[in-house]
Amino acid sequence: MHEDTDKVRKELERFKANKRSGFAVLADPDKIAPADMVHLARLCNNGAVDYLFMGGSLLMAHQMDLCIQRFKSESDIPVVLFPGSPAQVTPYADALLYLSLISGRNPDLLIGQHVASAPQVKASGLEVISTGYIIVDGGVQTTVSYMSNTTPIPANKPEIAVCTAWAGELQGKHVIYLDAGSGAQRPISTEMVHSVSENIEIPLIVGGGIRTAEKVYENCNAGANIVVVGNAIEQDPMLIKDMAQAAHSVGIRQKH
Ligand code: 1GP
Repeated sequence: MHEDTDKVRKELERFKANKRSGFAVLADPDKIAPADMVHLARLCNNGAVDYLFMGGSLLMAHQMDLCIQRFKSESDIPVVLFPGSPAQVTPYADALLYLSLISGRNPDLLIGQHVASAPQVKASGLEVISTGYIIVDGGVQTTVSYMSNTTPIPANKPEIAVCTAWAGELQGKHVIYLDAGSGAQRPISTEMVHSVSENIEIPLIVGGGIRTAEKVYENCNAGANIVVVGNAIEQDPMLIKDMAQAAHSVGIRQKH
């Protein structure tokens, strides 16, 4: 049973209130083996990473639980599920991004799968973070847009992203996640990140196609409270420290 039922959410809210940013490493259980998790945990500890996000759009390898256990044997960094499907909900994690794909018009991903998986989520004892999940065009069709059968928001339409984020906030979501999709050619523009961040009171998570510490910094400076990086770190885990440092170095934001 998880004792502190809103620990991660409160921490995300503090990032927002203090105009600060954190860094999350995304591990895809289809691409990482349990044996790699101890090394990853050490790198995350060393870089003072804020969260390990776990999840993927497929899940062919059913080793999620073991991956999380191995990570936790070496690190106290909270593990937050970022599930591609309800099959990825496991009580071994600390919290669950309870995603509703609000940029799409696929009822199954707005409410259908939530109804079907509600008993499992309730029984998991996980901290549930209600998340307005917004997919933005990243210049290439990503797994998430293909698998979700939804059209991403055009990259040059920040006003649509703002209205979508507002709708999520009005519905009572705890956080907004703006995602260009894993392996996006173009990450979300800092203009869009800034517009959304400026217009919502809830924390903003940003990810998709971010490959350098500079890009992490730019996103945080534009108003992202958490930046998530997966692919680039899979290719070069040594990026973790610089990227986390870049996120943590952003203080009071300047006006754009
Ligand atoms: C994908 O936001 C995440 O959903 C991270 O994307 O793997 O491209 O870093 P990358």
